[in-house]
Formats: sequence, structure tokens, C-alpha cells
Amino acid sequence: PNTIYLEDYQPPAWLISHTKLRFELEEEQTLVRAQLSIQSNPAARDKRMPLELFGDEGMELCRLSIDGQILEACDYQREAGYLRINNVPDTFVLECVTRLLPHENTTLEGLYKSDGMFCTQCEAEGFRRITFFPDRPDVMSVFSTTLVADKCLYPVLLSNGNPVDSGEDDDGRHWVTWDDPWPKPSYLFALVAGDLALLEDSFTTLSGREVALRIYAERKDLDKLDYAMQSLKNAMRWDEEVYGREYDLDIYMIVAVDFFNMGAMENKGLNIFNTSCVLAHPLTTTDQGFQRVEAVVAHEYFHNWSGNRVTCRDWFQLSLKEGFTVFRDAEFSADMNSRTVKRIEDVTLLRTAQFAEDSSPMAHPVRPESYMEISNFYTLTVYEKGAEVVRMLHTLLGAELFRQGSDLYFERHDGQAVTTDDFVAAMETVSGRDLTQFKRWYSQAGTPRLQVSDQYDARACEYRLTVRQSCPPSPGQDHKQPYHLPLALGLVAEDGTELYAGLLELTGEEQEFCFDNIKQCPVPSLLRGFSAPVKLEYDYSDAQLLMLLRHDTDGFNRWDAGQRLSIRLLQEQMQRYRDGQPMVCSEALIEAWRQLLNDTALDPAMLAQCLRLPSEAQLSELAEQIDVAAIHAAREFMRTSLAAALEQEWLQAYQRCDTNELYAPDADAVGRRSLKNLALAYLVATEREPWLALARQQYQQSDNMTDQLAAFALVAHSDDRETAEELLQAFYQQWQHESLVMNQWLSVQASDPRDGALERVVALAQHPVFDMRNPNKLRALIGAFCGQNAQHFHAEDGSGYAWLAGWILQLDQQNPQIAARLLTPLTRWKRYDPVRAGQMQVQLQRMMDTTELSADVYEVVSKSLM
Ligand code: HT7
Ligand code: ZN
Repeated sequence: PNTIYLEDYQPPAWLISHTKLRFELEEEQTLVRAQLSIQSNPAARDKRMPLELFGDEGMELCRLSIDGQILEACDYQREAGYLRINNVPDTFVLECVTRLLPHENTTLEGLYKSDGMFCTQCEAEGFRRITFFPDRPDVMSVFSTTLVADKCLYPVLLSNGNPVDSGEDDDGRHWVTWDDPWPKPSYLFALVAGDLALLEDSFTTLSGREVALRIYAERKDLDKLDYAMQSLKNAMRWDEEVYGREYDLDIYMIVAVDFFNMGAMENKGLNIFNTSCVLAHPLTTTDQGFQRVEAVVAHEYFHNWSGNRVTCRDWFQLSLKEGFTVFRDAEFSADMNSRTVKRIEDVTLLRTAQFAEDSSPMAHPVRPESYMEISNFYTLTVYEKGAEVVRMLHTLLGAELFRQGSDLYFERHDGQAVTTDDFVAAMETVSGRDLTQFKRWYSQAGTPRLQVSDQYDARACEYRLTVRQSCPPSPGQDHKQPYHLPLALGLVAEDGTELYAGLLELTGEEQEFCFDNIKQCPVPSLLRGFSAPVKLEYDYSDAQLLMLLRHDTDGFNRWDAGQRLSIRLLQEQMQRYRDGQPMVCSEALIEAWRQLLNDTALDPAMLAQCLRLPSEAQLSELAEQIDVAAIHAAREFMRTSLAAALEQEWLQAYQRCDTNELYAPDADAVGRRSLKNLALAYLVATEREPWLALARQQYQQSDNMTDQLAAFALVAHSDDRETAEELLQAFYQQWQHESLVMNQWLSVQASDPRDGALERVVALAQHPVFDMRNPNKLRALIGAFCGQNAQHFHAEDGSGYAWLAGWILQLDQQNPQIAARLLTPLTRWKRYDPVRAGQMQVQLQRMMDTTELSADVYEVVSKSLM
């Protein structure tokens, strides 16, 4: 496959002012007639270029004409992925008819069928599977779309914009025409045809316009749409109030589909959602699920401005829309729920998964410089680190200037396809600041390291902080320039009094900061709120961390102090395990946790965060060389020690939070349930009989999926096999017709750490609920086994790796995007011991030796082996 480079960007030679589409949707085929009004681009560098349109090789071209004149085969060239026509006039109408086979399309890109309904996924390059088109984000066009289909089978026909006409034919078929007045790139095109149920509502914008809100799903899921609707209305109001952005069409539609490669898609006026990100009901959805629905509904809605009205010039700029929109949705969720808990969750994801990506062979800058397959760059770096970069701008400028910058960005670039530089330029204009150095966050990969040391002069009441920054090499970038970053900090006295709080700006490789009038030796509370996506090193004593855990006024850093302490103690036990010494659990930690558990004034949600040990995945990210067995053993030891030492406290916390209230997914209730289920997990970890019975009782009596699933997982993973098997059966019997709940059933089993895990997942892949064409099922089984069952996936004999590689080779034929994503764990081979690393390499090589790998899988495998 070809590599595409950012530096090769050229403006499009041809523009499309209007795109008129007609889809004849049938069971055996779909005919697409596209009429493109084409003009040469006055801004193009090279005039008189041939017309080049992208078009997938599998698409059948039935007819091609220019201004009504049919073109013969000799008038154009069809090459891999292109159609080229020489000698075209300056302005003309190209008409093109293509024949598609959506029912055979298993890639879930372009036009395909999900559970009998037609739907599309065009980002990033799916539109070229529908018709020949300059399928690139800087070609924006006004679309008019007519859908024709059987009225009984497909009573609902949807596309972008507003419905402007409809009718019925004599043969039982009907048609609807949709006009979208806003010019858009082809990646935002969408259609849906199916027999769908509908939840309707409306929203009145601040300027008084009425917008119809429609969420479509299969009829059986109609009772699971209320939460998404409420989230949508909350998001619409929030975007008006916080960003001054109103919605701009008469209708906003969301459609839920079960076969979908990602979470959701922000197509103009017609979002298409993975069912997992839109359906929510207390009986079938966990608290986490509810929060994901709220966040994704908001994210897609926010794209209407940050992505649709102002879009990306090219796909290297993907973070322009994704980083900004993730920042926006995170702030929305923080406002709707607990700000500190949301920050802790996001930072945990960043530190665990994005940091790991940033040190892997697939590491890339937030604005990548090259790619083979753009689908591989919908990454945690582009999304989550990209959001951190926007957050840093917000911190450096302050909320008010940031809002002015955002207003200016939208005003300057409305209707345009622009770059991350344009975004930063708007922030520079309003603030009068030079952000040239700051832009290295977009161009340099890797996680920077901050090494902090300090000195206190008691006589002069002077405190000095020295900060050194560095960034490790990443593929293609051996040397990094220093970053410009905000370092929020506090200085805290030993009794917990705050002596100073403020924001420092770091620009140099090494910088010293001096604080006067500091009357006692402070403990620095550094990087408050995780003000920059870096690895912070400061030589805290255990006592200092315990003090910050107790007293820091910054909630995030309170939690972080506890995490640092746990990580240090876990790392000590890992070493003892390797040295064959008995592991020990720190009394100081037990006492600190006891105090936290006895502090009934603490917010249960925060308490639950503080009492959660860092995950095995996070400990792996922190390790020089990942020792799977030592990480597992040390964490299990600490978990069971803390469980036994604090048994009474866990029980009290459980009882305190077991309030028998009616289910609600609000922040307080979610917090109580998270502490309750954490306490239950620790109780069960004591392996004392009453607690497994308590879990079983909770399973039976719960009125919501959060409590039911938490109890179910504990029993299913326990050594009481009789009860476990009974519940596995009961859960299946109860929920076998709920596809999303069955995904949980698969994941619980795939992450079961008991012996025989691989045999169990092999068997589950044959179970009727598993369907290898459905990405949600693949993530639930294969993703969960490889990501949440490290012990077994990383079995020393390489059996876990061979199993995954077998799946990837099979899936690559069917859905390359998903195959490439599932491959991620194997790309981390360099982090493991030589035996495991060797086994992973064998599997990567096995894939490399396979002919006909997709570009998606080829890119990941070849870069991993470099
Ligand atoms: N912008 C959307 C991206 C997306 C996507 C990308 C590649 C392949 C399939 C996809 N489905 C959706 C998602 C988002 O809002 O960020
Ligand atoms: Zn997005």
C-alpha cells in the first residue's frame, strides 16, 4: 500500500458545487445515480488537471456521462481506486451510475446492511464505495438525495438535511427526497432505510427556532431511547450556553444500528450510532453504559460545529475536530456529573492506553505526518491526547479568552475545511500570544517526562522548584524540542494548609521557579488537575503522599497521591515476588484506607476512585519490561490483603451505599453504586462464605444492570463453580434476546482469570450469541480476552497470541478496520520478556507472510515489525 504524506497536500483541482444522488435500494443490488456539478478550482496550483475521482475497485461502474454525453471505456481510465477522465471542460455535469451489493458488504464501510436495514458509514473514505467522487474532506458540496425502496420493508427513508418531497410508485415502492442546504464533505453523507420505531421530541433554540428531534431504533428497543433524548437536549442547551452554538437544521436524527465499526458517526443531521452508545435502560444498561450514551450523544452533537460547519482540510488534521470535540464532550460530562471523577476517569484512560500507544511502534503525533490507511489513525492519541492539547490551550488562555478564540475560529472558518494551525491561530489572535512553541504538541509524538526537584531555604523563606523536561524518541523522531506547557501547582504545608496555588508555564528544557515568603517547608502538589499530558517524577516520601491524599485541596491530586503510593507499594511487591520473597502489605496504606473508609463525609464516587488499585494494564504501562505474572501476583496480593484487613469497613461502606432507592443514573447514585460494588468485590476477595452469598443475593434482588452485572461477574469468576454455572445459565436465560447484555455475558467470561480461559473463549466463539460479523461481539469476546485477561492472553506458550492472529487473518477478509484494531496488543511485543516477545513476533511474521493483507492490517503489522 501507498504512504500518504502531509507535506504532499495539494488543494483539489476540481470542486463540486452540487451533488444529486438517487438510490434504488433493492434486496439483490442498489443502483446509485450521482449527478455532480463540477467546476475547476481557481485556487488549484496546477490548472487543466485531469478529473480524478476516487472509487473502490469492487464497485461496478454502469454508466458515465459528461453533460449528457455517454463516455465510452476509452474515454476514461479506471485504475486501482481511481477513475481518471482527461480533457474535461471547465464546468460540467458528470453523471455516473454505480451498482452496489450492500447485503454482501461485511466491511461496514460505505453502504451496508445491519439487521436488515440499509445504512452507511462514510468517514473516513467510505463514500468512494458508493460512487466515484473527490472523496476528500476539503471538497464540500450541497447534497440532494432521493431514496427509493419497497414501502413495506423500508417504510423509513432518511438522509441528511430536511425532507422536501416524497411519493409512491405503483409497484409498492416509495421515495423520499432530502435536501441538505449546508455544504459538506462526502464523509458526512448518510442514508438509512428500514422498518424503524421512532421516539420524537423537540427543542427550541435560544433564538426561538423549533427543531424536531428523532431517535430511530428497532421496535424492540423503543423503550431504551429516553436517556439518549434527554442527553441530546442537555447537549444542545449546553452548546448554546457554553459555546454560543445553535443547531442549524429543522431536524436532528439519530439512528441506532447493531453492526458498526466505532461508537457513532456525526453525519450532518443524521447521526448513526452503534446501539451500545445510544440504547439505555436501567434493567439492561450499567451506569457506565448510561454515561457513555450521554457522552457520545453529546460528542456527535457537538461535531455539528466542531467538525461539520468547520471541517478538516485533510485527514492529517483529524484531531482538529476530534481533539476539540472530545474536550467539549468531557467538559459537558463534567458539568452534568462530577467534574473530578470525570477527570480521573479520562486521565486513567490516557495514562493507561494513550501513553502505551505513545511508546509503541504505532506512536504518532496528534497531527500525524504520514499514513497508509487513515482508519488506523482514529486513535487515543488523536482523540484523547488531542483533547488534552485543547485543554492546555484552555488552561493557558483562561476560560474567557478560550471562548473568544473559539468564537473567532467558528466565525473565520464557517463553511471551510481547515487545519490545526488555523485553530491555534484563532487562539493567538484573541490572546495576543505567540503559540509557535505550543504547536509542538501537534507535531511531536511521545509522552514528555517532567523531572522535578526542590529546595527549601528556611531562613530566607524561599522555596525553589527545578523542572526538567524531556521526551523519548518515537518512530521517525529521534530528537524532541521542549514543549510549552501549563504546570498547575499548589504548595501544601505538612498540616495540610495551602501556602500557594497557581499556574506556571514551562517552555525551557530546564527551568527554576522561586517562591518567596513560604514560611514552612512545603510539599508540592504538582500538575494539579493533570494540567499537561506528561509523566511527572518527583521523589515524594510515603508520608508526603499520605498527607496529600488527606489534605490536598485539588481533588484530582488527592486521588493521584493515593495512586502514586499504591503504585510504589505494588512495584515493591512485584520485586519481592520476582526475588522469591514473601510479599507484604503496608500498614500505612491500610490505615490510610481505613481513615478514608470511615470518613462518611467523603463523596462515595471519589472514595471509590481512591480505593481502586491501579489496573494491571496501567502497571504494565509503567513497567520497564512487563512481567505479567509479577504484576498479577502483586496486585492480587494487595487486593486480598486490603480486603481482609478492612473487612468490617468494606461491609459498612456496602451497607451505607445499599440504599434501596429507585434507580437513577445521576452522579450521586452512580457514585454510591460504584462504592457499593467496589466494597462487594473486596468482600468477595476475602473468600469468606457470607460474601459470595451476599453477591448472589444482590444478583437476585437488584433492579438494575449495574448491580446485577457487578454481582454476576464476582460469582462467575469465583471458585464456587456450582453457583457460578447456575448464574451463567440464569443470566443467559434472562437476557439472551438482549444483544448488548449478551456482550456483557461474553466479556465476563472472556475476562475470567481462572485456568482454562483460552479453551472457554474458543468454545464461546461457537456459541449462537457470538457473530463474527458483528464488531460489538468481537470486542466483547476477543477484545476482552486480549485486553482484560493478561495472564492467559500472554500465556508463555504463545497460545493466546496464535489464537488472536488466527482471528485477525480471518477477519481481515471480512472487516479490515476491525482486524487492524484487534491487532493492537501484539504491536506491544517489545515491552515483554524475550520469550513472549519472540512468540508475538512469530505471529506478526505469520501475518506479514500472508498474501493479500488489507492496507489496514499491513500498516500495523509492518510498522510493528520495524
Ligand atoms: N467521527 C467518527 C469517526 C468514525 C469512524 C472512523 C473510521 C471508521 C468508522 C467510523 N465510524 C465513526 C466518530 C467520532 O465521532 O469521533
Ligand atoms: Zn468525534
